[in-house]
Amino acid sequence: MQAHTQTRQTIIRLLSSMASAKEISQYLKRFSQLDAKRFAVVKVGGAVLRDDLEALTSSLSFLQQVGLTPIVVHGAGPQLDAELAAAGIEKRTLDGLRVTTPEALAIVRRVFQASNLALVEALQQADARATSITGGVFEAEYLDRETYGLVGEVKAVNLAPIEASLQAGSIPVIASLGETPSGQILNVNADVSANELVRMLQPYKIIFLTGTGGLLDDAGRVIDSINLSTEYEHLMAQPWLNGGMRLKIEQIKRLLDDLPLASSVSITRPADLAKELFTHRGSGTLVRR
Ligand code: X2W
Repeated sequence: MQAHTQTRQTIIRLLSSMASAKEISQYLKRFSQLDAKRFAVVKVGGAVLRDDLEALTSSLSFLQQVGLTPIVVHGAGPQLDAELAAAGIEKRTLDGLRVTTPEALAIVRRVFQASNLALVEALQQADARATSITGGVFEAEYLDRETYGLVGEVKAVNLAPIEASLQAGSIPVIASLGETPSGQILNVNADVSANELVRMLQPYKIIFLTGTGGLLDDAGRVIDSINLSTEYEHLMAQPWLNGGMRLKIEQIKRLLDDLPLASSVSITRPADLAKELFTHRGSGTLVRR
């Protein structure tokens, strides 16, 4: 009952923010003609799971109700910060990546499992079908064991669990854990794993859901669009750009360099996901090459 109310509210919010039913149906038609695995990869930051779960689940279940199943990859950064601090493990990051000791890895695995399950259960409660995938997707190697510890770089992506989930009409919800060929689990930054999945699938839509709802300028306003070919150097030289965002933009640039010219990446908030997908105007920050 509550789930239906939520979905109805999402639809109302969605419709009221849109130009016309014609516009929505054009997008719906275009998306429904795509191969299911080419529709959308949605990266969900840990902060969104913590602070905006209701909007996230209603937006994702709305997509499923209109016959579109996104592929979800999630992080758990703030949850890891909290649990590691509670265990007395000091936080150390280098270039936006968490230096991960064996002691920390045990917590990383547990927190990723718990965050994954929380999202899957919230989706199921909102009447959406969702499949928990916490392993078997990202084949990884040590990025640089001496420097970062048990941190992985993705070497290959195994699509089988994702395809099985999509075939069942269920949203694959994938945790950002990697595994070496010899079975060692590694901590992988969730932007990195989402990007590797995108390289492999080349989906029509690439969406990063963040708490901020986009890339913010120095006054804290969401930047509408970024054209990397003309603005990249200027943007990266800005002192107000924080480490996480800097890493994200560098990675988006590298990603877009590997994708067809017309590809773009959207950074938005969960409540605006449908607006981003189904309106010309979109929402949040659109990053183009
Ligand atoms: C990340 C994985 C979680 C993550 C970490 O330990 O924080 C590395 O840095 P967000 O919420 O998407 O930032 N891994 C190696 O990326 O979560």
